[in-house]
Amino acid sequence: MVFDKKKVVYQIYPKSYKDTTGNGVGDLRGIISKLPYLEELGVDVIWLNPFYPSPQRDNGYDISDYTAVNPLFDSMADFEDLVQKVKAYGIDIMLDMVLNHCSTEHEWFQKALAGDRYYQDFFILRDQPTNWASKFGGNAWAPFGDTGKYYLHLFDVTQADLNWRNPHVRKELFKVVNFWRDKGVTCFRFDVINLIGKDEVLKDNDQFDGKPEYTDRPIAHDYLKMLNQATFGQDSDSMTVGEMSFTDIPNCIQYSNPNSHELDMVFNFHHLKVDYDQGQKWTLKPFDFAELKTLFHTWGEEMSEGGGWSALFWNNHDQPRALNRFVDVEHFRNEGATMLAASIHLSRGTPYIYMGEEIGMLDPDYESMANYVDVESINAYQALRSAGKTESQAFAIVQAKSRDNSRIPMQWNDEENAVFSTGQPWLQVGKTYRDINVAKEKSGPIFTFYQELIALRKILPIIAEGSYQSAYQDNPYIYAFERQYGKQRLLVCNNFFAKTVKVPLPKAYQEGRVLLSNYPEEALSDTITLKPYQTLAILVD
Ligand code: TEU
Repeated sequence: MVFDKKKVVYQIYPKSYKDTTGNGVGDLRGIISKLPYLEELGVDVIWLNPFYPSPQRDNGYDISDYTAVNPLFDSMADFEDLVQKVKAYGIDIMLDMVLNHCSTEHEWFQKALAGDRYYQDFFILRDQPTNWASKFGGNAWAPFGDTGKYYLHLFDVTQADLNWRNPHVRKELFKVVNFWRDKGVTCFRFDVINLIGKDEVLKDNDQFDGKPEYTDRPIAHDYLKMLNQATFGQDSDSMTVGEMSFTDIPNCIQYSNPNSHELDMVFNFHHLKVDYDQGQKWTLKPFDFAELKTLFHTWGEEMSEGGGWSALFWNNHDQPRALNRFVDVEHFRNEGATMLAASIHLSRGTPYIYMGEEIGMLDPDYESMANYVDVESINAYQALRSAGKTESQAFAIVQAKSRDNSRIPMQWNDEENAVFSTGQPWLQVGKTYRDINVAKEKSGPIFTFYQELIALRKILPIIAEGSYQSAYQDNPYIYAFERQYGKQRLLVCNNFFAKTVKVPLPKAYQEGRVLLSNYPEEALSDTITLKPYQTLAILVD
């Protein structure tokens, strides 16, 4: 059965949502306590980042036990309670499955290290490493004990890539997914799932740090079909999303077209690299709007034509806040936040809201490297210093780009530590919490706009299901698109700049009605005038 396109997903980084024990780390009971808030927002699914046992070297993406709850985040009984409790709110739980790699503290790796041949074949071991780079900096291979061999780790040295070629590995991983299905979970997010297909013979590749050798290999599609069949494909109400690293449109169509029987939808990250200089993350550059538009238009149209489906998002736990990247937040935080929201919620795909986005949260702008916890940020700072950047240059880059930007505690009210925790938060709260917090924003323009967007998707099939065509392609300030569903048409114009822009309005739309805007409504005529960061959606029935 095809999943419900009216649904909106809300992402929770459990570590930073709500702490009920005072240990400074958010927990499952904290999430339970916020279900009424999520119901008020109107979301249908909550995606939880990993809360499984883990040394936390990569904040839980280094899993040492796939089928348990890390005591930091409460217990399995609390998880079972959460699964029960969400039902009353009409919410589903989406779990994060990190099946490309496991922690080197996982018993599989430990047994392999101890010499067990069966478990050695769970990993990618070679006598000769290739020249591939780790995504967290440095070499992607590390010595495997004192065997003289090397193991592959595309991420941190403590995240060993699993050998999906081995049928025993696949069987174990499918058992993991089924363990959580047995607990009543039907929605899954699969971490870097387009990297699971490694060739038998691994080759050097100087292009893009070796990425083409292990990204989107044809065999990854075969593995996804097997995963689907052995696990969630058996549930009529499942919903799945794959995180696709460094991917392309043809592969994403294949991953997400229902005829392929792989996944329901895909995340890609190309639109969040438009402020990378020469494609490099650890640089500073204003965003390239022309590139952003081209990416949205080509992905939007080609996914639409090919029957693929995208997960649409501006923020997640790996990204600095989009508001800080794309908007003049000092002057237009409300307008910018609502415009960004409309530009994806009215587009074709399933929208994802990252916690705090619905109240317009901002980057914390920490003042010292000592505030940063993330392994990628710390490695990057050292690499920038080694490459000759001064302390302040390197710090400015980390401040703008660190993943910790989005991982700061959720801002609930203006009391100490935003009442995220009564203890010392694991990551320092952002400076803005006295002004930007749920208590204050819940009746404000951003939160209420999100409520409206979520509600509109439920009543208008053109939003949930309509096709996508680009509009006003040549305008240098506006990102616009049209949706079509039967005889209905919807035009959505988004002004990405702090200036007023005028464009002609085609005749057909002059007779339409304004469905939504983040400014007071004006009558439609032959010209539309878009104010700074204005979004305007016009519906023709
Ligand atoms: O991220 C995959 C990924 O490619 C990241 O390296 C991303 O591009 C980077 O964080 C942006 O700077 C996933 C998870 O979302 C991330 O949190 C994990 O660290 C990573 O996989 C490894 O599991």
